[in-house]
Amino acid sequence: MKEKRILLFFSCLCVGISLVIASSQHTCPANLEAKCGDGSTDDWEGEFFPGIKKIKYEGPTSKNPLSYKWYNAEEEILGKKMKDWMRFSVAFWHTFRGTGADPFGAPTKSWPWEDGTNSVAMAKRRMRAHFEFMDKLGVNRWCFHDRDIAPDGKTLAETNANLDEIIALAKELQEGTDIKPLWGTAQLFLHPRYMHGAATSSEVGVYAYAAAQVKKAMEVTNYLGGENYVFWGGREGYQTLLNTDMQRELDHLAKFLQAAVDYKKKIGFNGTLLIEPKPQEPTKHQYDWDAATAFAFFQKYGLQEEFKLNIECNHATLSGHSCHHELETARINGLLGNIDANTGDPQIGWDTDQFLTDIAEATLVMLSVVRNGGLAPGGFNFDAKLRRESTDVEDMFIAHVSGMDTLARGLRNVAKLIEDGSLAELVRKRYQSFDSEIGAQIEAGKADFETLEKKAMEWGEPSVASGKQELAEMIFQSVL
Ligand code: XLS
Ligand code: NI
Ligand code: NI
Repeated sequence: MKEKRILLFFSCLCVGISLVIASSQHTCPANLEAKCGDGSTDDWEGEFFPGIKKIKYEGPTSKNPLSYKWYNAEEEILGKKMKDWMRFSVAFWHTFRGTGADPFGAPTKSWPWEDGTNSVAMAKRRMRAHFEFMDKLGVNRWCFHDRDIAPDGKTLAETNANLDEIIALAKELQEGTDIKPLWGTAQLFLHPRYMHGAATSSEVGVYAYAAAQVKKAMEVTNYLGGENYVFWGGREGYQTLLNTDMQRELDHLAKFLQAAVDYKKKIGFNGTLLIEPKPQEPTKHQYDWDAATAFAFFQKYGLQEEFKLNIECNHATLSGHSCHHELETARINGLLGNIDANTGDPQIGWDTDQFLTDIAEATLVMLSVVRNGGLAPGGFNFDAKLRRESTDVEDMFIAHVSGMDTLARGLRNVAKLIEDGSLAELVRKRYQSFDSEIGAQIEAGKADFETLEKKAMEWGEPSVASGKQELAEMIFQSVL
């Protein structure tokens, strides 16, 4: 007995030691600054995720965290395959560049393949890991910023050359697969040159630099077969109006976006251009505050035919709306182009970018998507990060599986809601007074105030029916 225990003690120690040895070779944090490897090689032996097999649909009774319980890619729901409703995408920046750092704490993630450098070789190795990840997850779209996939060089030309090298590899890895970018974008917020903004910077040199960066990012997105291109104006806003010429900055932004439209046409890029509204963070006020603000901006500057919106759920709540509100605002104006699928925390007031796991919220999101007839050529981009405390490689998979399953469950709930029909009937009844002759006249813009006054006199005090809010909520709850 004693002997056995000693043996066990030693074998544990050995496993412990070998784990320490194995991990000590690759324990550099996944951040941009650290330099604990030499970054000279993109070599990697074997798989990046050796312990993980392709994730399969096992149905709602499965207890396997690495399986889909609700997302069954090939299954048809409401006349479309689930994969075609969803068009899921992995966000390179969160999944492969997320470090777990927060304003108070150092990075927590030490992915085995990271060597702690921001070299081109490291970028290549990381890109390979990303493609294996997508393959095992069963997701065939991805989103990227130019600077997450390739490091800055000393000059713009050198930076572009770095990017070209990584894009060539991504192209090669895409070959023979159906993987392509859902969208690409330029990172116009990290570098100090963008501290006053990019297209709304007070410095003309920065405006030009940003234009050059977007030009290149559009070219590479097009080259990889990207279906959309996103503008998120992280620093397009202000910190104080006292030093800001808002009119001039907005005019500059419009000219910048128009130039992007012109360039898109010039290079034959057929992807949709998307604006991603957000009210603030990092600026105190971002110009694309919410969907309605962005729509007004498009109309003022004649851009409404050229742009759609990428609605992010956490941005919606930061602007004081629900995600459903933002989606509906975009949808009814013909602007719903893509969704950055994430959610905030009800107790935290910033962009926590968590994976969406609330079934009720997912059902409302999917209601808008179904009403929109889908999102194509847009989709769902998981602009969501692992929590700081989730540090196992398998957590990367679990987080995506959980987010995908939640939305899939939302879609199934919407199908139930539609099949049941009572919510639509409740809404129809609520407005049925407008199905009258005078209602039709109003809706056709043919009822003037004199006509309406005559009706009001004739009818006397109008009868007002119940709004049936609790009943609507009860019906909604019944499908969750
Ligand atoms: C940040 C944004 C960003 C965009 C892409 O809050 O969501 O991640 O989606 O630049
Ligand atoms: Ni986003
Ligand atoms: Ni965001």
